[in-house]
Amino acid sequence: MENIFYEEYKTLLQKIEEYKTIIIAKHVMPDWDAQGSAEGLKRIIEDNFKNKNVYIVGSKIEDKPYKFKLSDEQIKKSILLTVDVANQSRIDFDKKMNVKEIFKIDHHKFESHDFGDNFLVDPTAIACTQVITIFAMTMNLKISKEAAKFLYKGLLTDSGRFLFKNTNAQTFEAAKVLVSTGIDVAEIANEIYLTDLNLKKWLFKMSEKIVFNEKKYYAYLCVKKSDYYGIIDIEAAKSALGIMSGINEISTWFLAYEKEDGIVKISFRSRNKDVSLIAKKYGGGGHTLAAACEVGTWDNFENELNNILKGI
Ligand SMILES: [Mn+2]
Repeated sequence: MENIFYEEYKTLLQKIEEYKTIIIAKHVMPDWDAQGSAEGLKRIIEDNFKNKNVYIVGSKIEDKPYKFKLSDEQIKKSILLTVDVANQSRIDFDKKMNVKEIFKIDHHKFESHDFGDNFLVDPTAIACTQVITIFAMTMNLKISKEAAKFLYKGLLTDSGRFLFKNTNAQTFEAAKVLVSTGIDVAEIANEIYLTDLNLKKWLFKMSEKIVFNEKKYYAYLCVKKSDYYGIIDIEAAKSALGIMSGINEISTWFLAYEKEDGIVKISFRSRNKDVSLIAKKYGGGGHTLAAACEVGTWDNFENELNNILKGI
């Protein structure tokens, strides 16, 4: 099949062939695209190649981190595949610089790569799992039902259930390949999207703190540590961003939330503005319509708020 990434696909296959030990790293604080990419790719490698030792490193969405034992000697001889990571500092693996080489597989926008020896990066893909699925499909690799389940989770979440703007024909092509393995899409959606009553009640309470400016089409919400600590975990607290989406009069919105270390992180979403520009100003980044950055303390946030509002 014709594909503009055919050379990259071939190189990736060659590299997988070449190495016995393959390490897969995601971005810090993984979402389902990061984790689904790692888990899906691990299974694709194991199901299509013999005698490979594939390790996923770093933290997991479900609290416990991945367990693995790798000696420095093994790490030195291994290839690191990074999935869903744009910048070196975001790679969730402290020995990332000790590997023999790095292959970056991603879908974030980039001006230049600050790490990696080889690349398979398609910024038009809605999810990194889309990049991996189309790669596997094009190269006729077997995708098991288990691999498909993980890959589909990334596709579903990064595309906002196939509603976001960059959802394209290839997204559905990938979905078709994955669904063809027999996965249960309703069950997967329930696994990801059903909310506990405790969290739902908390979100209702938070929704009263949203600042709306319908004349300027924006909304934002500040969540302090004291708002969630002891009630829900930080991952659940981040879902407060979603309560501002889907409002006709609000086309750009953001959640400013205090992480457990006291640093304020801002997650931007928009239907029509390039919010990655404002995120970049504060050392962050991301996609055109979904980006994030950190601004320091609440005092820093207050000082920058006007500039942020002007920028969105
Ligand atoms: Mn992603």
